[in-house]
Amino acid sequence: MSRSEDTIFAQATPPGRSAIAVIRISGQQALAVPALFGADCPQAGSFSLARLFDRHGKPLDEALLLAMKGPRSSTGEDVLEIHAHGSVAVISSILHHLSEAPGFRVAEPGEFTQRMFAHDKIDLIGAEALADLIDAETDLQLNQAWRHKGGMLSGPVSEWRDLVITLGGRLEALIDFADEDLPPDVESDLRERVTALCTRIQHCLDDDGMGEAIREGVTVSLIGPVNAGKSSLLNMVAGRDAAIVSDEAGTTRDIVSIRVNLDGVPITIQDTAGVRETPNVIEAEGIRRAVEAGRNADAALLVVDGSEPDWRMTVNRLRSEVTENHRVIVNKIDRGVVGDLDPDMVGVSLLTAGDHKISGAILNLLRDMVFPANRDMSASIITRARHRHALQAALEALEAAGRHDLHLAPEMAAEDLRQAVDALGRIIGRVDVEDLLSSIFSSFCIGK
Ligand SMILES: Nc1nc2c(ncn2[C@@H]2O[C@H](COP(=O)(O)OP(=O)(O)OP(=O)(O)O)[C@@H](O)[C@H]2O)c(=O)[nH]1
Ligand SMILES: [Mg+2]
Repeated sequence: MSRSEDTIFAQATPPGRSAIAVIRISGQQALAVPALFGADCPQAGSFSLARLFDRHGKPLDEALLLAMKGPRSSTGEDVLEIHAHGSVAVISSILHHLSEAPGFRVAEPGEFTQRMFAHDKIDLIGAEALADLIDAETDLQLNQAWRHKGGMLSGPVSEWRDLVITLGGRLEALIDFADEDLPPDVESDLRERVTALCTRIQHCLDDDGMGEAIREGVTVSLIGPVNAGKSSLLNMVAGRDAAIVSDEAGTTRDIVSIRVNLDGVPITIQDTAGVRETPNVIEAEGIRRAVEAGRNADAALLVVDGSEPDWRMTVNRLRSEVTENHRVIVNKIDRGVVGDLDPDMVGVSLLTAGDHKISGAILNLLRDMVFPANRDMSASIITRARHRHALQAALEALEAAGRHDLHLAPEMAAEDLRQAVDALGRIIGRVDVEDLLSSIFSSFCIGK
């Protein structure tokens, strides 16, 4: 029996003790499951309360059973849900019993969703949106996941793909008439439509990566010399003692991270080891990691002690080592600053100023660095690098198609359009050429 014919099961709720736990079962034998526990199966589309018994006939639980008959079910197959009491003993007994039944096996990660996709219940973007919905930590992530599920990207991409299929079909049909002249309006119409589509796709690509930032979150590193106050800053923003603060230089060794919700975007702030020359192997490794973090982060805050005479030299040295998207925080201004600050530097005293005021100023600074000015946070339709690469590939193929002379090389343009269809299809998980073929054939004259 092939793996896709197995009946799969898994606990849908988190492991451990809980009021209720849900076990989902999907596949050919799903509706035979109640019988395995000495219970009747409810009618498709309804719930029933059932007593479950173990294989020795001893009572196991009183549970709600929900039956769904495929294809009108969540996965498109027969589905049974057992809403049992969330007792570790009950759940492990049910799972064990199922695992011993022939033709049943534990579902692999994402396999229920994979079956939804296989049975056309969702497209690839729908599957991704479902994962985003479950992973959402902030309102903005949740909104984005729902907009995705509602077709925010798959809607336009399907529409564009259909359009390119139609255009490609017309062009391919005309290849057969190569010996005759291509009517001029066909050429200009094709060109105009391709150019208009390129503009729309380019507009979506020019989104400053906001959709990805909302989905994945953003990483900000605190980088600076020892004792500058990096850990003090982290604790202030976290509102708790997340990292150890001391007047001993070289206190922080490993990277300490906190998560904050900045206007709906999850931000990971990393405190790092203070940068200095050191003979200590462990500290040196910490510094290497700090610099690497500062280079790879989406943004960095360079924290220095303004009362140190060489703070500006330190800033200049560190600037070249971290991401270009960085700002300078000059700390310890209560001790007096050596020299003047540049207009874009922020002077603070983490020790003496009110926590609330500084946290607010730091978060404002991060807002500036992370969110491009006037960017509508819900305008981006791209949420993954995968979408971006495929849209970029589609755009390049369409631009290439537009560059061909349709009189001299219609085949080349048609091939580029095919590539664009493929790239757009990759986004929504449709890569077949059937659509292209049917469009081509439907545009043939009867009898040809
Ligand atoms: N006077 C003064 N002292 C401060 C200020 N901010 C932090 N400190 C003190 O400076 C010392 C070092 O602070 P940390 O936050 O541990 O510095 P760090 O940059 O994390 O240091 P390392 O982990 O060693 O790299 C501590 O004793 C803090 O209390 C400030 O604004 N003014
Ligand atoms: Mg520290």
